[in-house]
Amino acid sequence: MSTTILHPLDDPTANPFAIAREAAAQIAEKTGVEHHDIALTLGSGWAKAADLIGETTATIPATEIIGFSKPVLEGHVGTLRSLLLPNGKRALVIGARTHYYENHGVRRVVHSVRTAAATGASTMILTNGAGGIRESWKPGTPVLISDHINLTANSPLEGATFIDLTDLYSTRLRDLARAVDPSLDEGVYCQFRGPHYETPAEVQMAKAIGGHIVGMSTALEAIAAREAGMEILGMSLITNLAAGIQKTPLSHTEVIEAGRNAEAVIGALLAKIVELI
Ligand code: 8IG
Repeated sequence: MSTTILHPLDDPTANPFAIAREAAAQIAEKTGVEHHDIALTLGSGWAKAADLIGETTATIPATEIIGFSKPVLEGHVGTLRSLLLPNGKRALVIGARTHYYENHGVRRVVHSVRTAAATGASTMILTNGAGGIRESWKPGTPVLISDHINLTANSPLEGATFIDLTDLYSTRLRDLARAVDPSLDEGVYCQFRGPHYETPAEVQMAKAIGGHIVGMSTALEAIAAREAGMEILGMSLITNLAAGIQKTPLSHTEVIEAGRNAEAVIGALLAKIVELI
């Protein structure tokens, strides 16, 4: 007889919100911080921002918190950090993203966002590395997400949960970001399932339906954040032009390198934005 240890979120009878509350209680205990004000998910290229936003008062391996999964990718840091901001606010930095393409189901994808909400955070900052459809966006360009097109054919919402997604990516927070850097462009983020990059034809489809950015995260997380009542800021670091827009094939190594080169600049930008929230 063998026993399989089920991931708590894979148990269909489990309540994902109860698990998120339990995770938040563990974070409060391990960080000594009862309430976080802001949460940030730092995607590829954005990790440096944490050090510039505030003083790290606690770092926890994400796997010590219920519901979090091991990161599959090198370069994706599997930690949760609690920051004390200069203005006295507390920020929770999530360096452990579960991607939809990992095939662990949407509950696991949005667990970090639900946990962030359960820690008390009312602002959710979602960042990612992504492909750009606009040719003027050179690798290393940060772009505000103005809206999204969810091409996963899935939703983190269960049952007949009808949630309004008008102004999903807060106009107020986008204005605030532009107050820091008026040159920031914005665009519509298309979430593909991945993990393969798009074909050039798929990129043309994304363009035709109104997309400007292609990626493999964020849209599902934003929906869950809205369900939880959070105000959302989404930002993409364009690390490559989307397939067929750039003439050369896409390479994960180049993507990582573009992220690394832009890290200091976008980190400082994000820190200044957070200061204003
Ligand atoms: I970094 O070109 C990064 N992530 N779907 N397409 C998709 N995701 C990405 C891309 C890209 N670049």
